[in-house]
Amino acid sequence: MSPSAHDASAELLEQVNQAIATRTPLRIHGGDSKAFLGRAVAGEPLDTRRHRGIVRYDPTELVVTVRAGTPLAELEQALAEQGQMLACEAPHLGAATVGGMLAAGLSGPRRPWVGAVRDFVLGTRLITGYGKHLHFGGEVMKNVAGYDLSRLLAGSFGCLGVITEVSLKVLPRPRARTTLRLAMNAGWALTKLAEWGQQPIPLSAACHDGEALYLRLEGGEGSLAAARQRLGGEPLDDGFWDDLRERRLAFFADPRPLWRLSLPNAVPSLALPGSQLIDWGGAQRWLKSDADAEVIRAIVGEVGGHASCHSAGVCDSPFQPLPAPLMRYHRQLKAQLDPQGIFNPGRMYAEF
Ligand SMILES: Cc1cc2nc3c(=O)[nH]c(=O)nc-3n(C[C@H](O)[C@@H](O)[C@H](O)COP(=O)(O)OP(=O)(O)OC[C@H]3O[C@@H](n4cnc5c(N)ncnc54)[C@H](O)[C@@H]3O)c2cc1C
Repeated sequence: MSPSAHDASAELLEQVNQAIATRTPLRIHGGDSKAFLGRAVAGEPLDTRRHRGIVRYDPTELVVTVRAGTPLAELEQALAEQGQMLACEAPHLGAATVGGMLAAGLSGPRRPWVGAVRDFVLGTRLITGYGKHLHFGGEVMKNVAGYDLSRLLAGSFGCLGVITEVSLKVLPRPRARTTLRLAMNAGWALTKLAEWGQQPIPLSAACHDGEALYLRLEGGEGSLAAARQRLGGEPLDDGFWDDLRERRLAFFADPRPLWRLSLPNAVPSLALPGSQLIDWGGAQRWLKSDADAEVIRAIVGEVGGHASCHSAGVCDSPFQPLPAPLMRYHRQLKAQLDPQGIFNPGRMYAEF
């Protein structure tokens, strides 16, 4: 256990109980690295970072249990020392915490091949709006009791309670890795990716920046050599994927607002105002555009996708507005876990 490990759950529980008693909204934050995402919250800050440290880690079981305020970098370092990793490759965007990683539910370039943050969550502990500190799910991969509530917290943006602890499934790091750059236009890249998706190519990331297709291959030396020979292209430093995940590529420096488009597989290039970068083999596209939210959402909606704005203060509903029946479910769930609406009110939608 790291020397800075500290269990602050009693203090966090007390802060929540006081907020319930006085009906004071709380603004939950870890590293605040995703503060740009969602609507602004007016509330008393609840800082999770004093509640930190790895609680249990048994590399042979491929499971780690960690307090929510632990820096994501600290967890990744501990896993790397054992040759393991968080396969969802969540972005840091600064000083991300493990709780914020789960609450934001953002996943990195490997997502289409291995799964999202939510797919690696085995269990959680949560302080609810009733002032209870509850445990959901477990620490073994076969455990299913309460599993769904833990998964539901992925992308909940702190609106359902304070996540205090997370148990995550981890994976061995790949034996070998290589990155290739293939010059081609976006339309051709999407066609090739759809074709390769049906074949045993050891892809673990695929992105197109407007000029070239970038591929990451991971696995054994033999299968990588065979795939390299077949795909061609020039080798590139693997750091490209960290720069993509952390939004450090030149594309992200464009001063126009950043939009994240989530699309069904195999949607061809979209005619949208602004410039685009394709990730997740086509399922996630980044858009830099001054266009109105309604214009972007209308075009993306036609192909069955949705759009969220990743720049602060650009529109009143940075997350895709929900159809009425879904909004009703969200409100009912919120009412079940946070009846007084003290956790991050309005962060996701104005209605709760
Ligand atoms: C290029 C790129 C692409 C990305 N794409 C994606 C993507 O497609 N999909 C995706 O899911 N992510 C994506 N991300 C980002 C990310 O995954 C979040 O990583 C992160 O982990 C938040 O950590 P934090 O503690 O700094 O968050 P903070 O900003 O502190 O918190 C984020 C939210 O979680 C709440 N919160 C924090 N801690 C708790 C807690 N203990 N209990 C309850 N609520 C809490 C906060 O109130 C806030 O609403 C992307 C990042 C980059 C750079």
